[in-house]
Amino acid sequence: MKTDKALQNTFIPIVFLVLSLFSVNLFSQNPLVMDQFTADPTVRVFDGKLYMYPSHDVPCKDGQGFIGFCMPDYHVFSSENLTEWEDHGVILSHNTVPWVEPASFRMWAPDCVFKNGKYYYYFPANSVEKINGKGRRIGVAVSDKPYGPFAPEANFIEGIWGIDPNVFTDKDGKSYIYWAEERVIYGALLKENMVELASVPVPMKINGIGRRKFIEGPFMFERKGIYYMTFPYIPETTEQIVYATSDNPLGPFKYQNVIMKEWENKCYTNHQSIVAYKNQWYLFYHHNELSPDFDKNRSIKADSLFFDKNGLIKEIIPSKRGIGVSNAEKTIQIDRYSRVSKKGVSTEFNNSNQTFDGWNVSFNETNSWLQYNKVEFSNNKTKTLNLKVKSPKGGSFEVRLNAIDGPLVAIVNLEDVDGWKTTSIKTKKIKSGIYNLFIVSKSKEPFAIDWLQFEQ
Ligand code: FUB
Repeated sequence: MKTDKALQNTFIPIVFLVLSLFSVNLFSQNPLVMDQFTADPTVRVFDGKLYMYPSHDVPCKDGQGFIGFCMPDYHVFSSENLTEWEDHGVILSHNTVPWVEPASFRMWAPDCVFKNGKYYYYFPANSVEKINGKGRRIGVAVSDKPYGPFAPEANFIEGIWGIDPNVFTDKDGKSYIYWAEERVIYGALLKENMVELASVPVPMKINGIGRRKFIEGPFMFERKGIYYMTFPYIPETTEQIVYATSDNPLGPFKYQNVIMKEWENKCYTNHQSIVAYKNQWYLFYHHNELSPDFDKNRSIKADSLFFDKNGLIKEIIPSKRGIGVSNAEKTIQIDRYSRVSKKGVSTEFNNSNQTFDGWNVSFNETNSWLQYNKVEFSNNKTKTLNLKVKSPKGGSFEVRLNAIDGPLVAIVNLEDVDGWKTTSIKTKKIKSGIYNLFIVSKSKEPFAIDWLQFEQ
């Protein structure tokens, strides 16, 4: 491996850096939202921009919610670059929709579509009116803008009982609504007004799915004449995301395969949407990564999705790194890495009582390494690497590009310092471009890194 004496720097704590990083954007790698719990993401592209319509988990207080879900309202988020998500705030709440039971905390998985110049937001909730004790209904709210304000219709959609609405408009302009009720996915045609059914709901026939304990969360999309019905489905213990295909939006469908396997740490639910943006397909889904002891406080994640030459979806292994290109001059949370060496690297929460503070990554073996993909250097002026580190016994590491022994960017020699410190070192010149970053430990003394950031 190459070394470069001129690059060797010692540890210089600098306080002012902390101040200049106060506008740190935590909304980038997985999970995508780091200041609240979000679940059930439906992501749409409107006017060349991504809009994410999730549901919103909050920790329950006594007597609230339903089997651990406490979901009072909906936010909407948007992004142009897949890494920075703007929160447009609350667009609907269980206390502001005329037909919804106030303080019922059951605003579950929503969807939003554009038609005839308006944005139609579909959401399930508990209705005030109950029939034989049943009251799960689906309503619509309408807006001129994808981020609201949304005006809810006075009543829910007649003819629908259930949860998890999804609306799909075909190339011929016909719009269909799908939802789940009692372990069955239903579908129906919508009227042109988008707020009433134009046909009687029918159960979606999915051939070849086999034994199942549960099914919900339909999300339909079309690609090259194939209609893809995607849904979470529980064969035994927790939900896996799967799909079936048809040549007709109302089926019958043929079961195809798993898109994402069930969670290893037993998060009971998962919930998906699939969207193409700037020539790449993405899967948005959720997990309980920020609330590992409780699976009803979930967080949205996303990963790239690929088709094979026959139009079949390739299985996705959930990643920490997620999607998009990270700007080298913004904080890079390397604990959301793409790959690490088999031994010598581990992550932990910065503060296990406040998991929204994120994670840090520890290195405790010489030559243990971490790979963080897709970092963009947009000018040829990078001179400095800022980082937050903890190194009680010193230690050292190298920063390289594209491979463990790729071009050297910096050698960081750490001083013995108790607690977290922000430091700054000189780097080699880095030509503008998009690189995979490698951090390679050069000491057996353990040290931890919270984030990195490059500067001119
Ligand atoms: O978020 C509440 C419910 O959990 C959703 O409606 C389901 O799809 C599942 O994710």
